[in-house]
Amino acid sequence: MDSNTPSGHRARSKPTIHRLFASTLFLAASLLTVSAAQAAGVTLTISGNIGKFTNQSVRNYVFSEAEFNALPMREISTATDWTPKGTFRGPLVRELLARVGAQGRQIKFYGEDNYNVTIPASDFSKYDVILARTWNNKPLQLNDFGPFWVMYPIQDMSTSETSGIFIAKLAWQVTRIEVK
Ligand SMILES: Nc1nc2c(c(=O)[nH]1)N[C@H]1C(S)=C(S)[C@@H](COP(=O)(O)O)O[C@H]1N2
Ligand SMILES: [Mo]
Repeated sequence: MDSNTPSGHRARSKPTIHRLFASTLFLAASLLTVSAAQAAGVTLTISGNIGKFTNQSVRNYVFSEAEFNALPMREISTATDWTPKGTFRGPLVRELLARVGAQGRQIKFYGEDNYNVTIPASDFSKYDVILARTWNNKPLQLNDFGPFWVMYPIQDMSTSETSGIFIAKLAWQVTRIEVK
């Protein structure tokens, strides 16, 4: 049987009806998986010393993408050490904390990359800090500082306020907050 092409490559067998059926099924399954993931959307989980819960059993509050996007939004237009001048949009952190009935004095932000930083709650009354979800109207992607990035109004702050360990507070890839 002539299984080699003149160039020496193996001749490609023709797809059988079974293979077409299998690949169609595979494609359909992948599309379903993708749309299920998109439907689930991006969530933000707040736990710890809070007074309102979406999951009573585990005592946390999970913001769905829809609920998060319905919060009153603020904008911060600033450059950062990592991004040129642009506009971040998201709810005020103090608003988020109020929605879940947060009581604690320390707020711990967890990044998906295992980073975490603890910020005194007083910062959020002193400064209009937002939990940014978009940059120049585009959702922050997980591989690009998203889904949530703690952003201070850097452009309104003095150099002494934004020097030293300050930038460690700008946690990116945040998906979880713990109130302590
Ligand atoms: N998710 C996440 N956010 C983060 C970090 C990080 O590693 N992961 N590093 C923090 C620290 S300690 C600083 S100083 C700044 C800058 O980090 P870089 O020096 O690694 O760019 O981002 C802050 N936000
Ligand atoms: Mo740092």
